[in-house]
Amino acid sequence: DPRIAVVPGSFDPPTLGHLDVIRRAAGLFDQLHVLVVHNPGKAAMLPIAQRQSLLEQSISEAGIEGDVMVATWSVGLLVDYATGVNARVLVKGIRSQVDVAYETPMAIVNRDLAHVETVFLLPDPSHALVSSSLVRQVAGLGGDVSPYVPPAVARFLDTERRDV
Ligand code: COD
Repeated sequence: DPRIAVVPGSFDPPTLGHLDVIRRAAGLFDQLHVLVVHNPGKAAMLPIAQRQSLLEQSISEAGIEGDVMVATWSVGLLVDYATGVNARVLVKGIRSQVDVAYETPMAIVNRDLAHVETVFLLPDPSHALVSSSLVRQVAGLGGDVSPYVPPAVARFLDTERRDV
C-alpha cells in the first residue's frame, strides 16, 4: 500500500516554515495531500482558494519532488478527509512547547476517532520563528515579508499592497 499523509494547515499565508515541513514530509511519504483548512479560531486574511493557489505555485517553484497535491477542506472533521483519501497519517510542524500543547489533544482525538496517527516534524531552526500571524502583521503594517515567505507569496502580497 502507498504511504499517504495529509499536511493540514490554515496557510494564511503560506510561509517558509510551512514549505520546510512540506519538503520534509514529501521525502517520507509516497503521496502528500497539503490541505488548506479554515480555522474557525482565526480571522482570515486570504480566501481559501487564494491560499491553495499560492501553495501550488510555491511548491512548484521550490522544486519539491514527489507526489504532492494541494486540496481544500471546509466541512466536517479533518480525519474525514484523511480517511477518504486512504491517508493514515497527519503531519504537523512543532515549533515550541506551545505547539505541543495545542496539537497533543487534537492528535489523540484524531487517533480515537479514526485511527489516524499524527507525526510531528521539527523545523529547520532558521524557520522556527516564522508564523503566518507574524507575516500578516508585518504585511498589514506595510513591511517587507520576503524573508519569511516563498517568492510567489511575496510577489502576491506586494502586488496587493500596490493595488490598495
Ligand atoms: N516551522 C514548522 N512548522 C510550522 C511553522 C514553522 N515555522 N509554521 C507553522 N508550522 C506548522 C504548524 O505547527 C502546523 O502544524 C502547520 O504548520 C500549519 O500551521 P497553520 O498556522 O497554517 O495552521 P493552524 O495551526 O491554524 O492549523 C489549522 C488546522 C485546521 C489544521 C488545525 O486547527 C486542526 O488540525 N484542526 C482540527 C480540525 C478538526 O478536525 N477538529 C476535530 C478534531 S480535533
